[in-house]
Amino acid sequence: WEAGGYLPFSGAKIGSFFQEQPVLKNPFLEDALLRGYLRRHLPEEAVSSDLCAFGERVANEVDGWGRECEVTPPRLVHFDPWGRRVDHIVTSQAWKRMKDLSAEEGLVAIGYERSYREWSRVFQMSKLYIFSPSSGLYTCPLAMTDGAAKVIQSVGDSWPVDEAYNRLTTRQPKRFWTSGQWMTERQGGSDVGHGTETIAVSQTDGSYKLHGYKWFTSATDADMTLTLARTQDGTGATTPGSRGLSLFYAEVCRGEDGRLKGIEVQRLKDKLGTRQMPTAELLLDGLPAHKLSEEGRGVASIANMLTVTRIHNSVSAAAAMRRVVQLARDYATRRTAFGKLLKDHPLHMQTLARMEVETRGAFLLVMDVCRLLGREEISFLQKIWHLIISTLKLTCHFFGQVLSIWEGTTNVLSLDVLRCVARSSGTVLHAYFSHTKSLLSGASGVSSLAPAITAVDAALSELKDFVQVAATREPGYLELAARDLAYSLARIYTGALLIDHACWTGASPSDAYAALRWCEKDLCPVVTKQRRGCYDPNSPPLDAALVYDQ
Ligand code: UCC
Ligand code: FAD
Repeated sequence: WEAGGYLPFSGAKIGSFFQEQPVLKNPFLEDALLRGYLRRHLPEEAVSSDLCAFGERVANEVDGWGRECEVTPPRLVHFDPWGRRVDHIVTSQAWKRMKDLSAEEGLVAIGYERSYREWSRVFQMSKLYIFSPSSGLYTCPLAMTDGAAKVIQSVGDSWPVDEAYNRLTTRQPKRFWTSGQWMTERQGGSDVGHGTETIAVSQTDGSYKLHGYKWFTSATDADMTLTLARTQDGTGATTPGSRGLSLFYAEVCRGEDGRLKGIEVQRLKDKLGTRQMPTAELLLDGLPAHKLSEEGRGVASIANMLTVTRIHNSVSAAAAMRRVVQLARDYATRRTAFGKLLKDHPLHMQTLARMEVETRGAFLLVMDVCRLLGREEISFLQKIWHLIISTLKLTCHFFGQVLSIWEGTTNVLSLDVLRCVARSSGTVLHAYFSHTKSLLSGASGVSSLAPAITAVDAALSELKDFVQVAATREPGYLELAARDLAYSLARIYTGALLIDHACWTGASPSDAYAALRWCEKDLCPVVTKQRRGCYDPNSPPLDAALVYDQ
């Protein structure tokens, strides 16, 4: 009992200290690198004022909707009160608002309006980058919507997909459609060629009906989807493997009886993450569909969708990194420990600076790929396109969340990188080496960057040597090295991008510092591991013995 009867922790009193929370400020104005990058490459007043206004809206309005999406996850209503099967996926108001906002702000449309020519994709992705961490994962349906528009554009936007294309790329909320991407079935998501059991039964009018079971379908409140299935021949037989798969377009709509046409929503996935978004298991029971690809060209035809969604994935990962740093640096000005603010503890600043370097590297890599996507005529860069997309997505995942699983797992993308190199008989690597080297050329006279340039140069030479040696080794050697190879390609390329950005006339001292810090790390882990014998023939049995040690 204290003198005067004051008891700080009695009854309703819970103490007098309340920590100030970190404040989300306009994410565009808070991002020096994003603004610098745009000043350099897309210095249009209309772009920066649009992004600034959108950033304000994200901080003050949209972020709250994102939280509402998280606390009001979707639910599935199978039956109406009178026992009729309806399969309604009920989503929150905030989730619906995200759809209208996405149309109004042109989050897909900008990429197709092409008002800023080859830089249109950079503008679009900058907007998504600002939006993503506050979007309640609405960036997922947008990624698939963008991917579907790209596929339709590539196969020709004539009937029956012309209307769909217009709706996917419109700015009118009432007309805007989102798309699903139904590729995964029970037997596996990576090996689509062997995992797909869905069959397509041809109809007399040239259309099809699909019968199968789709095991993962995200943002299932979509208006349409692209999906894979096997067509039957006259005897009802299908071709196994990838070569039996074709690409189909289907609308998700209801019949007069109120039921989904040809679809039963079996259940919503009970997930650890991504709970804001409906992800369902679907029974396709005669879903009306149209074939979009040539017979057996399903995987190759949906590859455009994979490319676009993998880029969106990477934008979201880099955006999450940026948001974490923004909030952490704000918090460091509000939280006191051991008698001073966190920002005054050098070790804490070092930790945040390291996160900043990682974030900057991820941002430049992502934006470079968006720049390439935006180029109508990619010319020689075409050769490194496929390679860079896969390395990008596998590098830019965020703290091991779903971003590293869906749209291709890290190992699957590593193998994709190998296949891409093998298919091109090495020309893709040649293009990679010369393009990376050209990024360094503008920096040759900048002495402050010399250690970084030397490090990237040395890593490039080591990588070249590795590739030559690996080509002569037994089969399986490269497979074991695939993951480290992909990381090496990405780290070296990112180092070159950071150096290139640090040499721009408007660059800041922090840009140079970030480049130096990035290049201090092991840029070529594949060579480091090779020297340690990690890919030798004795490794797989030793790895297996270690994993199954009892
Ligand atoms: O997960 C999903 C949605 C999640 C929600 C959306 C999130 C979006 C981000 C949001 C941000 C928050 S949908 C499911 C995604 N599933 C996958 O990604 C599957 C992963 N598996 C693979 O990628 C495999 O490597 C397969 C399926 C592509 C392997 O199949 P195949 O048949 O063995 O493939 P091949 O033989 O390597 O390639 C067949 C053809 C070739 O063309 P041709 O015949 O002309 O030589 C390849 O060049 O497809 C072409 N191809 C590609 N083209 C294959 N992969 C690619 C590629 N990446 N780019 C270009
Ligand atoms: P598997 O393919 O069984 O792989 C299992 C493990 O083995 C992985 O670690 C993988 O890296 C590894 N592996 C596989 N093959 C190899 C190999 N050759 N060498 C080395 N390692 C290998 N799919 C859709 O089609 N549409 C969607 O909308 C969708 N939404 C999703 C939402 C969520 C939340 C999640 C988690 C998944 C979603 N998916 C969707 C499925 C997703 O695309 C798959 O989970 C993914 O492709 C991996 O497939 P899998 O889970 O069957 O794993």
